[in-house]
Amino acid sequence: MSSRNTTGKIERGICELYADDPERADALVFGRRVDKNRRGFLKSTGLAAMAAAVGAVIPYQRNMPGGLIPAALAETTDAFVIEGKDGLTVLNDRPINAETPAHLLDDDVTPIDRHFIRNNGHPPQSVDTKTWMLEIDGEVDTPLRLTIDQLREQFEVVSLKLQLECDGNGRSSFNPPARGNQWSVGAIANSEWTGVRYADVLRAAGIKSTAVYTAQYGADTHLSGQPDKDSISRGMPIEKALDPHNLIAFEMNGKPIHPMNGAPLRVVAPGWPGSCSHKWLQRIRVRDVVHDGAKMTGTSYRVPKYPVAPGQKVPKEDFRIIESMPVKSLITWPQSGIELAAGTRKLGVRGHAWAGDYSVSKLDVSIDFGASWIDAKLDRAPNRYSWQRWQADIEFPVAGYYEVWARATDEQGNQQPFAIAWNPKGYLNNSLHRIALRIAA
Ligand SMILES: Nc1nc2c(c(=O)[nH]1)N[C@H]1C(S)=C(S)[C@@H](COP(=O)(O)O)O[C@H]1N2
Ligand SMILES: [Mo]
Repeated sequence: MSSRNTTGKIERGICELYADDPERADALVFGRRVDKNRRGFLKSTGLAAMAAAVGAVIPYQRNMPGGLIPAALAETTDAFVIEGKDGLTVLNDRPINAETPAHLLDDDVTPIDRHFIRNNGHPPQSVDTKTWMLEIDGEVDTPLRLTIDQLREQFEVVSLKLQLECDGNGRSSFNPPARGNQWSVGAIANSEWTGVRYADVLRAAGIKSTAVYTAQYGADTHLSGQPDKDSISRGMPIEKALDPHNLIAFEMNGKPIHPMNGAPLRVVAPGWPGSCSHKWLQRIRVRDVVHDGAKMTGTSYRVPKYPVAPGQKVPKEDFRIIESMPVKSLITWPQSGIELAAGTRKLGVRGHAWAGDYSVSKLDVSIDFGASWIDAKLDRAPNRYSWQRWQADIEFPVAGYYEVWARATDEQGNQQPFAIAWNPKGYLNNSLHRIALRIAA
């Protein structure tokens, strides 16, 4: 696997090149600077290099987004190892986006090395925990400037297990496809976060009666490199901001936060789109209007106000901001594709379920493509906003190919659908999780 430079000389492996200098790699491999969203019009040398890298022609290569590592490479190479992460599938390395295969999410508390990464920009290169400042301003009586030590000293420190899911999780199953990171099911995690309550800090600053929405800002930089542009700046309605389960966190599983997950300080706003959980947090500005920062408007993290047909065009004014995430579940054991020994008739299966602002009240499992369902044992959450463990014992009548399907129902009666409720940007896919298994004859 190698890329050719303009003189036709074999230079270096594509993976190595991407790891060292993705910009240059794209320019070299594709013969030009690549548009952020579309590679388009590749030079034939670039095409040949990419085809050689994946071992076959790529009929639809013109649709491949810039900076996208072909899945074939992401799966077969260890050139994209992210320090402190283990077993994640890298979807993109500019910016870094990586998800966790379902069977590696089996723990009740997601280990740091298994927590997915979703970056919109370039993370800060180096951070100093001692001098890091958090500013609270806007519609408050007393603007505050606090170090992390001051946060620890002045506010109650709490630890909570909290689900954090990217709104785009499940996008890869959209048809027609939606642009953006092609997450399968692994942009979800449930780590234990330690920090102070977001609400306590806002209250300490004194929330004015004019307060409507929060606006969050962090230290990552825009992909364009322009210093005046935010990679992302989102927030929450003041009512959600005051929920005592939102944390301004400085520890993850009792350790410093992983650099890619927002060290040294981040928001964790569980149950709502992951994009509300601002990483590398430097400032919360309380606003008297709905925040209109980067990726708050247009079609970003927004869905049509009404159901739409797959592929339907929707006018921008008909989109609403995503709030609570929908009910969902994951089968974390066994791993999809497993082959069980001949004669196997019983198997324990398990996973997690979660439902945004709500709790999960029921989990059903099917092994006959949904014709019949059995009730799984469902645990209560250790704290509100943690995902819930489920477990079921299933029996197979004969040898052969089976699919295990899991379907969660929340306390309001909302149930995971079989099919995707399509929307233009590929958000909120909560269709039921299916795994495949074979019992040898
Ligand atoms: N500063 C900053 N915060 C951010 C993002 C980002 O790109 N920059 N991505 C958001 C999105 S879209 C998600 S889903 C979560 C992902 O958190 P994680 O990378 O720790 O898994 O972080 C959110 N916070
Ligand atoms: Mo996200």
